[in-house]
Amino acid sequence: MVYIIHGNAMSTCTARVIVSFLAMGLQPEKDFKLESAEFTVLKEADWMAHQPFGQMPWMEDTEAGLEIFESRAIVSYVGGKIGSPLTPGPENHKAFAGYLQAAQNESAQFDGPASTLAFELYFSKWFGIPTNEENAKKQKDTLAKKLEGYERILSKSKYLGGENLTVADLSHLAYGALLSNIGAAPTLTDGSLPNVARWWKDISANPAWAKTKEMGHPEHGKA
Ligand SMILES: N[C@@H](CCC(=O)N[C@@H](CS)C(=O)NCC(=O)O)C(=O)O
Repeated sequence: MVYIIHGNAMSTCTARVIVSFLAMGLQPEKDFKLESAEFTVLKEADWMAHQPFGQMPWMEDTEAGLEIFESRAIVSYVGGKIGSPLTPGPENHKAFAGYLQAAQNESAQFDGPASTLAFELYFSKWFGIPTNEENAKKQKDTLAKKLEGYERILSKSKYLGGENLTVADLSHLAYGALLSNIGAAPTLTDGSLPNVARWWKDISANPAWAKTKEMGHPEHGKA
């Protein structure tokens, strides 16, 4: 086993790594495995020795004797190591530029409102924390505006980084699916942003996403 992901199948950030590994052609239980950790250990010193912010996931590359945390960094690192076309490298300048831009779109434009909204409307209930309705509305409006920006990008190219799929597209799946399931991101599917709907349908149908759910990532929010 080369790659050991320390995380939890319930976690969206762990799912981001798993869906990308599967899409890059890595085989579960052959190339990588999920070493499941409880959320309760995240603030313990032993865990924070590997993930200093007390979050999941982190990963070991047993072949290289290397540890790395941050889901997107894990995916870029492994994609670069195996030469995956889903993580274009600097030798292919044009594709690399598109990938970097798309990755920044996901982490700097989408993830903030999406993850906060998911917390306010969904995960907060797991912890018995009341939804802050004002913040939920603000984040929902922000996300809707961001998706209008996505429509402008996707009206010019098939995927966020150009004509080819990259892991930056797949990185939207975990939070996007949750929000779609609870009706908090209607423009992903309602056709009012036609290119966003086309893109969302395409990436949601990626077999790696179905396999990620088979491997235990739940359909968060699905009634
Ligand atoms: N930027 C980090 C975010 C990690 C993160 O927020 N992980 C969540 C699970 S999806 C977590 O550990 N939450 C528990 C906490 O923050 O206490 C990454 O992508 O790896």
